[in-house]
Amino acid sequence: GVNERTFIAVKPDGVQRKLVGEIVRRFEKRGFKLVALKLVKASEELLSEHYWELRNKPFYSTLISYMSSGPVVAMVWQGLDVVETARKMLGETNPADSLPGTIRGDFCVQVGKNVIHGSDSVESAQKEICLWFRQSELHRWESSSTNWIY
Ligand code: YYY
Ligand code: MG
Repeated sequence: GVNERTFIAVKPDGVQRKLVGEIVRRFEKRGFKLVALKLVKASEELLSEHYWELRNKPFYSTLISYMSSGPVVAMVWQGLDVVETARKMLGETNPADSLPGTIRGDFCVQVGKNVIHGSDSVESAQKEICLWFRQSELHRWESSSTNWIY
């Protein structure tokens, strides 16, 4: 439904490379509503929960040090089927497989520096939003363009 939410994060390389504005712009222009946004230096504890399912992968420790190497921009976006649509906007996990027009397909080349995170299901979105944000940081507001989008 239109109240679906997803967790999106511009990773440390995306912040360093000044991609925050471009990425926010794409979600705004698509028609999604911004519900939360903050710049965070993620702790290894937070990241180990966030990437719990990948804990036994060979790239895990590299992933955690990369993700904690600088601030990330954590966001929550809301709208119709936003989880699936955001994944399409991101492109594939490996930028080499990502089509031009996607965020990864336009702005990066290597899987270990793929500039952005997006939840992979409604269930993981709910978990990730709870992990990264307090309830009071999630804003309820009426967007004046809603009736032109839906
Ligand atoms: O959800 P997504 O970020 O597209 O991929 P995941 O399979 O959840 O992996 C998380 C993260 O790990 C990925 O964005 C880059 C990194 N990674 C890697 O460095 N090398 C791989 N072979 C696979 C994933
Ligand atoms: Mg994932």
